[in-house]
Amino acid sequence: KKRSGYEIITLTSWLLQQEQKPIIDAELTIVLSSISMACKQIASLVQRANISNLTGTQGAVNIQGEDQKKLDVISNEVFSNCLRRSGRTGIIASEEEDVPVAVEESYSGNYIVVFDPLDGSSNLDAAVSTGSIFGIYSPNDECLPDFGDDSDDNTLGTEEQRCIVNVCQPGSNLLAAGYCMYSSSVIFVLTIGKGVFVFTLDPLYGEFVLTQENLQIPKSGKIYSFNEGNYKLWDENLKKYIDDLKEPGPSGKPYSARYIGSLVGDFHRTLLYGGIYGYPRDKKSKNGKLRLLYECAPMSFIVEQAGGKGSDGHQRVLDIQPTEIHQRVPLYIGSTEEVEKVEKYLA
Ligand code: P6P
Repeated sequence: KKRSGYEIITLTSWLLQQEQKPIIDAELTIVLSSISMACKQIASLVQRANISNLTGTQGAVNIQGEDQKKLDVISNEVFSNCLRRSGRTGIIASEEEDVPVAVEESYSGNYIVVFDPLDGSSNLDAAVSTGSIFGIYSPNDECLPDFGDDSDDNTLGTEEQRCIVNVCQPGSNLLAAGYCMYSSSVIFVLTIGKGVFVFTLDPLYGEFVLTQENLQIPKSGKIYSFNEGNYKLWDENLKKYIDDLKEPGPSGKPYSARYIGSLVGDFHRTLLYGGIYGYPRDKKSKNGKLRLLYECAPMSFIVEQAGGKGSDGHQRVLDIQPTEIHQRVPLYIGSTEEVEKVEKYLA
């Protein structure tokens, strides 16, 4: 049956198609739909931040020791509430929450959702790109600590312990991952393990519309995205790598530097144009700055699905077993050739 040239595929209809194949089950379809609804609400809040006086700080500091923006707190509540109301989420772990939270309202599916509700929020007041990042796992009860036969021994059986064990899974277990970028347009990028799909929000009727399917990152690219303000704090072999990118070479043209200071914006450009984004460890941050669970792992799942690589400089990010919720890892992510090149310098 020929598709009419005017058939518009919305995220909602795309998710239903994946459920009918079936690639995902009804519960995961509902979780993803509720995440897209949260992102639409956050997009609206972000785009009107100055008008509704929602810029600036909340006057609190989160577990990361970062000043919370008003919109950090609100975006976290929007994300958490949409996931609760989905009834299919069992545990949520957020950059803005100290510990994972068990969701009482879950009644089936019980998916684990990790997310950074508003990454790059320090850019908000200047209306520079920000984004929400998420990853979805199955419940992981089989690796709960053995409670032994002393049933009233509550040292191991605490709800918090159960949640932490459920959330601390390697990125290779991810069922789905994605982000929503709040920029000149609102772009929702998603993988459910069968390629990367890009949806653009049509503000005229508030739906994400499929604009790119099976996105593939270029195998190499002439853009590097690092905060070179930290250059003096980097390892010597990393400095050598960066210096070599600046050599004009036979083409006479060195690499271009592009750095927004917002992971979602820098990553999305890398995904489309190719090249490499890096947040290395340095003398002041021994494990870099970005968090494994809800920043590096979801982005690495996406980039691998697009034919690229995500590394901590020595190993595949998706192979790293998290030991704590907010643990940080160095990140080098983007075109395969570029990531393999930096891994050689760092070996
Ligand atoms: P720096 C934003 O705070 C963030 O977590 C990422 O979105 C961004 O890539 C990075 O930190 C920017 O950090 O140290 O370069 O300002």
